Amino acid sequence: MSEKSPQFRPSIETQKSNETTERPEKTGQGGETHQQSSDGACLTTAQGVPVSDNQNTLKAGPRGPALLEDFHFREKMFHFDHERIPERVVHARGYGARGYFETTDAIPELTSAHLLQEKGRKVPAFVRFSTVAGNKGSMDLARDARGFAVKLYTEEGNWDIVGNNIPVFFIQDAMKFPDLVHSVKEAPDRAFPQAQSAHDNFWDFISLMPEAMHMVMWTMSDRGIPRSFRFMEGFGVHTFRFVNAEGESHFVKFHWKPKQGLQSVLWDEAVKINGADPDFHRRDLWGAIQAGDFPEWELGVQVFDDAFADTFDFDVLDATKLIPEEDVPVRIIGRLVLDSVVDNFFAETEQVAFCTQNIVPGVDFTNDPLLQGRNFSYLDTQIKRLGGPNFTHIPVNAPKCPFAHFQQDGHMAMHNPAGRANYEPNSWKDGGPRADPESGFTSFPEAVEGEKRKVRAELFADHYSQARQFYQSQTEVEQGHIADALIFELSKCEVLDIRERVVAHLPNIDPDLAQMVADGLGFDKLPKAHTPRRDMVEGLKPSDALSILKNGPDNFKGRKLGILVTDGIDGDLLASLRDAVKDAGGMVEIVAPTIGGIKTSDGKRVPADQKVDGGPSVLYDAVAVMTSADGVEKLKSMHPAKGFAADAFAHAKFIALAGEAEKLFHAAGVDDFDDGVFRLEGKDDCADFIEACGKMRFWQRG
Ligand code: HDE
Repeated sequence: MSEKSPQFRPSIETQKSNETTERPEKTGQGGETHQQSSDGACLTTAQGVPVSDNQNTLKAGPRGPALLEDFHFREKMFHFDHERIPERVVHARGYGARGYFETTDAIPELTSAHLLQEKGRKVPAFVRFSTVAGNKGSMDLARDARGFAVKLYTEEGNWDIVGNNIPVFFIQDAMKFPDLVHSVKEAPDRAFPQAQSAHDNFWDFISLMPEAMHMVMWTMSDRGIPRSFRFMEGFGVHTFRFVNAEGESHFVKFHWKPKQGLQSVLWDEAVKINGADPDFHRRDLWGAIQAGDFPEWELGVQVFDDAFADTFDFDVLDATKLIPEEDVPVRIIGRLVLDSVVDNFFAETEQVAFCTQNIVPGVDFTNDPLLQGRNFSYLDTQIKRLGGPNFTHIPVNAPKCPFAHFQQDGHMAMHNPAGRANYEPNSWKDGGPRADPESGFTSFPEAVEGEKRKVRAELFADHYSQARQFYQSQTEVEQGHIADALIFELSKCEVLDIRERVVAHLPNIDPDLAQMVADGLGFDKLPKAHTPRRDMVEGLKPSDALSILKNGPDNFKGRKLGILVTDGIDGDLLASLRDAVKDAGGMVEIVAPTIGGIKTSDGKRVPADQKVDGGPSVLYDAVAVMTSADGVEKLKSMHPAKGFAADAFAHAKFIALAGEAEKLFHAAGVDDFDDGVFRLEGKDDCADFIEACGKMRFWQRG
């Protein structure tokens, strides 16, 4: 046949999408086994039958009823009707990316994990970042902890480190997790508020759970509103075990340290970003990876033994406590690089199933009661969420090393073991796999003994000492933010009693903090402090590692400058500013009165990335405003332009002015410029400005 028969012509949709869709380069780590052909192909049903018309249902005459026999329509609609799966009960909103982990310092003396035996061993990784409380469609800049879940596809199976960006947790025993989550999520009767802790139910629960006060200090700090997933730390939280080839065990805590430095936003920015770009964090990660600016973290371990655990002021099995880096230094042993976005969000990010029980030989659990509870919960929840026990057949969850077992059948079984033997022991020649006591996973043979009782260990009862240590480790600016956050959140509580009960915890943490919050809430006097259940540990030293500002970046790499421009500006100066940002490894967005952009004084057109009301200054790490005399008059008449200037100044950003830009700031009520505001005349000014921007904020502005 020389010609294709008519029904094999591509449909209109296929042709169009082929013209416009850019497909990212595949690295083959995702859903390769289920890839459908799409380039120039004929549209088919899921059964592979070619489709002739994708616009109309089969009808009895042009105005007649639809016919049941239209299998194409029925299949299309049936599949659409079943597109949703249950969202995660917590951490529903998340964003994933692929990459790799590489061992940079081998530690065979500590663990027999194959991956960590030799420097340079490298395995694929998948990471999913998330907020905790909000639903799948909620906004990115909620005040919340962030999930930092890492799946390492090792040669000995999948190793999941399902962590957060905060090293401690609200509760000590898994028994309280459903209560905690119920309290923070929307109230069951009214179904609001969404994705926030600023409401009565949450603070009511917290006020009655003093063990939460340490993590509350963290979530009320700027850790609760990170600038980007790229600029936050990750923590395994619990104490785990490393076990070496000799069977010796050490305790270990896991840390992910961003090479990019730590950075957060201000609460006023968070509120505005949520309106301007609810996808701020996912867009940031997608954009950075697509631009080749791959985010990277170091894997650090704090390793300690029983002797340390026995003398430490707190119980190392208590997930509301951390071990200061000054007490047990963090040893860097590897690097995690995210270098590839997913091919398909649902296939990978939505279907990825992390389980704390996914560990490899050489790693083991401890008796942390939160961790023990998690080991049950994660497997259980995946069965509900992904519809059955075969979720490990989904490519993102499948091991990338050889695997062999006798599990079979169940919903959506993609591959059952071949051959006759599906049990063991058996006497068949090809009888399938056998357990190997040498290489197989062996639990650390910890001796255990005790009475069966619903109890908690004595040392767990100190709830304030480390909360105080955290607060005292912050800079003054950061302490102010914690007070402001508490005042904001408690002001959203309608019940006075709840506000008072929370504030009554604060004198145990810091009397000044308690007074600031009480004043901010308009209390006449400070409520009487709750009596600590256990004597507090005095004299804990502040730890610099706990502050964001003490661990910020010192350059503009990976950051974004927003340049508000008008017609008639100096094109050479704009080019110099762009060059300075590029040299520093940063990015630029042009914001203009119209999306069509502007014309410089020499008549060159500069396209815009954002129209001014779609590109408020909260989206940028620093801003520049470049205007002509006519241009500034136009900007002065635009409320969003004045907001751009006023917010940038109020949020302590570094600001550069060129042309007549001062006038816009005056119109926005900013009259006194400080050393965080730069005047751009030439190339050198641009370089000086971007160098200063490396500090991210001019905090002296207050
Ligand atoms: Fe989770 N948690 N969690 N959690 N968690 C889930 O598992 C749970 C806890 C964390 O991107 C769920 O697959 C219990 C601490 C992350 O897919 C669920 C307890 C830490 C993610 C669950 C905790 C975390 C989850 C919901 C207390 C930091 C998202 C969907 C005993 C160390 C993973 C799912 C992803 C998700 C249970 C406490 C981190 C229900 C019972 C502590 C990053 O299984």
